[in-house]
Amino acid sequence: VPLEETSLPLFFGWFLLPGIQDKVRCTSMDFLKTLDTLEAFKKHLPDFTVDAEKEVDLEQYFQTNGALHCTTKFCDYGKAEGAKEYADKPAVKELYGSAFELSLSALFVTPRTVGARVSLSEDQLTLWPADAEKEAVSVVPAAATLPAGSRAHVTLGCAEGVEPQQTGFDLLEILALQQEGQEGELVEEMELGSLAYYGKGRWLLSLREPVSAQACFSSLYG
Ligand code: 2AM
Repeated sequence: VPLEETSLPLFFGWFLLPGIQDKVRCTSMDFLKTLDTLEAFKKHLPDFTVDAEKEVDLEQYFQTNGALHCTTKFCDYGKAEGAKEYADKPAVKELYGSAFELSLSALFVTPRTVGARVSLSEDQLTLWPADAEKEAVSVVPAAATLPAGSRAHVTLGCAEGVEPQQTGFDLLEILALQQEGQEGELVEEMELGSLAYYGKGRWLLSLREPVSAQACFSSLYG
């Protein structure tokens, strides 16, 4: 009996290949290391800690775990709504095990998560669940009006006690602000790109050169 008929995975997604995982982790660490030394960041420190006198070491603040990936569909072994339908999509079956180049276009940091925005191509969007953004509406109401693929991200770290799925919500919040016409307050031109502040501890670094990340479309049973 094929595995797919016995149970569904925890999630489907693109798994970054080992070499590029190291590169992305390093880029993220460099960014965090620079961010927490910036005067602008220190000015907004109360967003991150109740004790504004204390410094925050962002590299310690966020915990990382597991292989870097971009979740397409969280299936929860079949318990999640639409899991079976997703697994049965022709594109999912056809492209399972195939290699892709993901474009990481921005890094973002909030008091809860740090992540990379993934800008999906037309081909990659065939693997994106139609309701991924709508599922986030209870947390980010404007998510329903954002284009498909807006939620696509790689979680790079979560603060203590924060659920990983928060990273996608944090990204959607920033994109919703942009859609409303808020540009964010341009804070600094960094080597990696331009850094903007969106209030409430939300920072977005738009990468000058998107990072092209090789990834395999697959699933995790966990
Ligand atoms: P992430 O994609 O933001 O990192 C296993 O828990 C993976 O599935 C994690 O990568 C996690 O978040 C994602 N995940 C967990 N619960 C989820 C949910 N309810 N909706 C979407 N993705 C979820």
